[in-house]
Amino acid sequence: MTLLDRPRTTAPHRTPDARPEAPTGAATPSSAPALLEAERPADVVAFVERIARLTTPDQIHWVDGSTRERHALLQQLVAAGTLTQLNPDIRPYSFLARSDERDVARVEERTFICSEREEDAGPTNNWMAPEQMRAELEPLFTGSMRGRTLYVVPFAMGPIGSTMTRYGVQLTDSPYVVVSMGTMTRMGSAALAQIARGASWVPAVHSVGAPLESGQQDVPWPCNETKYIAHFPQEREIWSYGSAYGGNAILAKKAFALRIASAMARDEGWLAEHMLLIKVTSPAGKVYHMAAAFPSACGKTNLAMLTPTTPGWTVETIGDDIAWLHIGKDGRLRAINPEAGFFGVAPGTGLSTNRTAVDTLWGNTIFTNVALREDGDVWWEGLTDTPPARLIDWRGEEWTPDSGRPAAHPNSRFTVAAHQAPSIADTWDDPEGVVIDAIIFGGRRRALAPLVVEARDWDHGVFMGATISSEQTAAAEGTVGQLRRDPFAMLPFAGYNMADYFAHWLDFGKRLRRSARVPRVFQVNWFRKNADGKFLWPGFGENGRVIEWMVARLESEACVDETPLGGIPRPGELNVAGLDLPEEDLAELFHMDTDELEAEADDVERFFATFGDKLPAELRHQLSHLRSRIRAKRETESTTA
Ligand code: OXD
Ligand code: MN
Repeated sequence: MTLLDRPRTTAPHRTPDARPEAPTGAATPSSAPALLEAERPADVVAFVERIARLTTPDQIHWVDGSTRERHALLQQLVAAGTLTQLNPDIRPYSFLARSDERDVARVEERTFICSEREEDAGPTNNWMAPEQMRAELEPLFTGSMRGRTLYVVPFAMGPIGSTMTRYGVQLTDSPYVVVSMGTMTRMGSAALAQIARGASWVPAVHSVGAPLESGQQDVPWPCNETKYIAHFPQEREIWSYGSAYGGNAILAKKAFALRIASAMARDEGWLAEHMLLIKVTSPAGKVYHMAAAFPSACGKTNLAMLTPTTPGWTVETIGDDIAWLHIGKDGRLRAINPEAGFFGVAPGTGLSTNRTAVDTLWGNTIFTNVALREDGDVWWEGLTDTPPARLIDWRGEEWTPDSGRPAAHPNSRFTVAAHQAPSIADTWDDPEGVVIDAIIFGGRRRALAPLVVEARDWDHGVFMGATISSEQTAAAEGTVGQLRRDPFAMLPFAGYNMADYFAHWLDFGKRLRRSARVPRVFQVNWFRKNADGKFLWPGFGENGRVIEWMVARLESEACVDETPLGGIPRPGELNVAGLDLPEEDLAELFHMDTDELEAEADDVERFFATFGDKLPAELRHQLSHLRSRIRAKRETESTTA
């Protein structure tokens, strides 16, 4: 056994019936008095001791999650040059971090699923055998925290005490990660107290991989060229090395709440999804909840904070990135947002596009890789229509509008508490979750995918989710603009074989059908362009019109016209009143070219073939139904031609 192996006697993954205390009403505050040393759970203590022996930090700090502690960490980060405090008169208690230029996005190539069998990771994940990964990690982590502090970060994903909530303990040598975890999760003593009472917990180890020799001057953004983001889904364990970028280092988020949680969800019968959550209220005062999956940087935060332009409609935010869905005691599909903050993409978030997000960021925000204004505030592309005359760009260099390069990194981020959003729903942290009426899938497609289309039923909806494709953005390293299949927007986030994940969704639908009303499933595409490359749909607040049509469908007040891809709004039923949208643009938004449809079906077939025999038969049936609908369309076209 090596230091990386978890001793069997202290396995923190207890049986699921070891539940924390029942919730005490609404949201439980995340801060609580620090636990005395003697009250710390023995298995967490053993984990900390084992990792400290391996990584040899100078000190160990048990994070309590208090405001005083956060303040001290922020001051320390300013003194170290990692953070610059922004002008407190303009942006109170807010900070700017500039990362190392080589540490700006998720590193999918270096992200691994280490299941015993390669087929359990599947063709969409990088796989490495657990022993091999441990053998590669051990020398890297040996002494990796020398000269630094090891922070013990207990956290809860979900409201403390909810039966849907899961717990974790991240060990990290990055104070930037600690303050980020403090915003993104319920971090500190309250979570540790639940673990002490018997809640299961996931261990996560993170090191920036930059040990300091005695007397060595630190750099503002320590990291390492070598990077590993390793997940052990069977052991429910995470190891991350070499990066401090949020998506690689805030392990509660993508690593735990999606990759490890998806494996837990498969075993325990729920869904861990890359979905935003919204509460929609109609002019009649009726409330609906929707969960929506979009690939990274396709406007999830914008939809989560949507201000509908049509009178009487409101959209409130519950979550902007991750949703955990389960069948509640009442048999309804219920969801929680397991996070406590937003780690959003700054560029494109502007006064004219998402005023709510801009208002959310009034203060108490950590910005990473945006530009600095002369007055000590921040700026990024899209914040205002006209850029300031002079800026310091994300690399720390002088910038003017003529510089010919972006001032903010395209994947620059803000980290802010969810409750700071003026649009936050009062039920956002309800321990019971909210009842889901509709599920939305979306992607960024220049052509073919219509503005909105409704699935025929759950299984067709699973086919829609399984075939999401999108033009790649800057959230991960890779070629921007290239089309890639991103099933359920989970391509980089499923912690097990994607084909088994499809099967889990199909199976979940069967359980839903037995117990409750099955939510409707829709697919949207805000990004369709005309032949001149101009967006056909205004997007942003106008997307509320599409939500309005979905609600009309839920209420059986609108009809669909069947197409090969599903049901589209009957002419005249999508509310476009007052919109400057020429008839031909509206038609183009729903136009499906038969050749393009065929090419799409061929592409889906090639994609499905990558899963071999594991692909559920139902998805093959769905594809052949699609092909027959395309054939029928072609026949109608040839008889009417
Ligand atoms: C994110 C992502 O950061 O999806 O949310 O990459
Ligand atoms: Mn995301």
